[in-house]
Amino acid sequence: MREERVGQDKAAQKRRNAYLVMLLFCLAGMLAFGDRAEAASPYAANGRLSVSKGKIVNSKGKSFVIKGVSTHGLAWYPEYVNKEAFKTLRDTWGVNTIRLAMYTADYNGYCTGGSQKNLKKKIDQGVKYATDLGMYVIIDWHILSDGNPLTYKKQAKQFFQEIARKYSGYGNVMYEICNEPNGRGGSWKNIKSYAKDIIKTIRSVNKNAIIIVGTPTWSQDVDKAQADPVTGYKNIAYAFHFYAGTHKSGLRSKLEKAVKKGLPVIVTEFGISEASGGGKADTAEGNRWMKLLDQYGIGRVCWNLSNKNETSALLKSSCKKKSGWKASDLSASGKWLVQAYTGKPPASGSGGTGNGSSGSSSTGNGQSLSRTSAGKVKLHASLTRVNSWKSGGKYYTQYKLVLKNTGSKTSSRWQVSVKLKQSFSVSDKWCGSFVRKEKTLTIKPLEWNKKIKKNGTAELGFVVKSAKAQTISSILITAS
Ligand code: IDC
Repeated sequence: MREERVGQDKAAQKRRNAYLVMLLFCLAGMLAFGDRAEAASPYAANGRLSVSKGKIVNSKGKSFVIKGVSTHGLAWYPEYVNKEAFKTLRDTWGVNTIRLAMYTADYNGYCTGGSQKNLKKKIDQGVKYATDLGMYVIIDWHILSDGNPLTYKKQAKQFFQEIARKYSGYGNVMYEICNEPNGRGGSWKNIKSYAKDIIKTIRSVNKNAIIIVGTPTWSQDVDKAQADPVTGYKNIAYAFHFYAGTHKSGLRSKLEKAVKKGLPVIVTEFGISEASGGGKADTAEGNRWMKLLDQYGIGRVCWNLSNKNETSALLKSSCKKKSGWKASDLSASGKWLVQAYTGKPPASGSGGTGNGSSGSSSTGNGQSLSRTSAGKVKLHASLTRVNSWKSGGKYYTQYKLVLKNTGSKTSSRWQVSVKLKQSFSVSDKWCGSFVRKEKTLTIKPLEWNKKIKKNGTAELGFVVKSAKAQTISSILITAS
């Protein structure tokens, strides 16, 4: 008992320390950067982009080349949407555009059970950081396993109406309305019918923003779009994607033909990995692609900003930093990209703005997932990462679990199970019983918070300890 008490005090002390360190970081940051004059940001220098004669141009009508990095799925790697990360990309990787990839049907997708509220919050954060830093930002409706864009057209319309209205005054925001149509349903006929509807929706609230339309076969068939483009609207561009490990000269000539015929194209996704996202990093083929894109001034956005253990991830899987990366933090893809975008290899010194990987540091809080119980009793569970810190080489992640009875029936018993990505042990807990089995934590109430009445809530919390930075894989709730 005493030992447990001491343990809790220690954990509380660690939390206090983590807050203090964060505060110091903020103060140091203000002192260090407060009086430094910034070079003109991409947006300050170029203003609103538009499409003119098959090209992307700046507000003065001069050709503008998008050099971007795409997030991985926003629900998957939300922690890289932070201002310091974007600043590192802008200041040390030569990046002027961030693509916010929101899966619609994969991995807690927007249309398949992911928290729409939290995903939109992530987008809001991403747009805010990019805007503060004078960067362009592409909001990507990332269809993939749902190959036919019409499948979730209703949701897409609602989404784009809300988002495009919210950002109608922003000159730096672009909309990519269907990442990669594929399969039989991903035909140009279906895409075009979808695009007409979504473009109309966006244009009803937002007159000028660039809208990017995906093309068949995972956004490779720009020839189909070129032969039969969407008409009646300005500032429409088409998506073209390639992965240099798989796609070579055959696909390059397809792109070149469409561009020569005047089709405005943006490469909103590419990698030097194979199309699977893994395999070999083909730098030589990557260079050939860059040469072609440079020749025609075609914009490009590289997939993906994460440390996932896959070739296309730009960070090494051992890299835990969420910003301020130096050369040794980058994967082969990452190193190649910095060279391709800046003409120089990545600096080996620290980027200067990152939170280091040792000592206590805050590592991207705010990941959140929620679910409502199926059945007559409607209990909504929302799990949020509220704090994280590193101590003694281990990662500590603190979560808050809030239950709310959103139905009309009282819940007399409930159970939540949380699956985490990394192996863990529970280092602290409050207001519930917590049993871990492998990577799953089963959470049950105590006597006093077993019953939750209509509109009633319960709040619980816990801290897990793991060898790697932790993320939530899934959450499940049952209630009766
Ligand atoms: C990949 C991710 C990988 C994830 C997979 C399935 O890199 O971690 O498991 O999606 O969701 C695309 C897609 C993009 C793919 C990427 C690599 O737009 O979502 O990401 N890719 O396979 N088109 C071609 C390649």
